[in-house]
Amino acid sequence: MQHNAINLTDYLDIHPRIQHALAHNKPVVALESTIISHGMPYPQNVETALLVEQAVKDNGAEPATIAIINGRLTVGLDQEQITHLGKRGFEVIKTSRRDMPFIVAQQQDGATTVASTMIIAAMAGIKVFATGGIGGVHRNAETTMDISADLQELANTCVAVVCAGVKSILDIGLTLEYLETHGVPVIGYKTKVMPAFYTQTSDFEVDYLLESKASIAKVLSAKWGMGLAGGVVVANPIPQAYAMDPDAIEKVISEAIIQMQHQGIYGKQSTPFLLSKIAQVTQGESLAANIQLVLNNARLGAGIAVELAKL
Ligand code: PSU
Ligand code: MN
Repeated sequence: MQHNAINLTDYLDIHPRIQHALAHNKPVVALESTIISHGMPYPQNVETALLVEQAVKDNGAEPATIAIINGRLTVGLDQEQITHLGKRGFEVIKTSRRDMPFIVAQQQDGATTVASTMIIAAMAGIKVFATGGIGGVHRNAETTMDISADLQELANTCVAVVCAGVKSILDIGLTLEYLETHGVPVIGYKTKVMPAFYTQTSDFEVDYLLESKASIAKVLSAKWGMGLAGGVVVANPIPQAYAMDPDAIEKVISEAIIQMQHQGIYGKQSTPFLLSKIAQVTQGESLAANIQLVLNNARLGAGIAVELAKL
């Protein structure tokens, strides 16, 4: 085989609805699939994925849920494919950058993380991606070295990721330091404080506060227009009505981390383990919050994509 030319069509399938939108410079928002298989339980995962797509549409953009299906990098899943990933849950392989060649070579299904969703979105030419939370530098990373591949992808790949900040299963301060080192802008949408997923605030500030979708689109356009490669984090706080009590969630998280250590869970299992423990212990309160913040991010992502398409 020859290695001198990359032919993406050998690997990539873009739904005609999305191809059409991209060809006509219409707004498109990428959506990930690990959040479906590993981030939430069935059936709420499937319900949420479909509601998120609808929220993107209602706000003027085309949703593109991304996964690897039968070894094909697939941009724009249909309802059946979303349901399949949601039902199989943890049996689907959580697929980040390092896993992609195996899933493709072996013609398997893979649920894409923030990192691999960014990669595939960029291949397709999609600039805006909405999700719940990104991976980051884990607490105790100074000994475990557990730093999500999402951060390295943000350093390199030209996609804006709209999220509800960094979950406090992570070390928020170290995550922000890592992003700074790699030149990744962190924008607070209508906030100067870095949101912490389940809560609107944390002890840390974002780099830049922007008040409008149009101003965010202008920053993206300037960054990529100058040839500054890499992603952007748009941190969008959870709506106050759904925000959780910071002390209560902190207690749940620190206990879940101790259990994780006792059970010897590490690597790619860590984040899904912590998310499901938190959902269990809070008896669904965290799941309800999670669903609402993803919808909120989908609406903002669509709005940014609409503004970007005008530039
Ligand atoms: N945070 C969430 N929900 C999620 C994830 C993170 O609140 O579903 C998923 C995303 O797909 C993210 C991945 O990219 O976990 C990060 O995993 P890791 O920490 O193993 O890199
Ligand atoms: Mn990790």
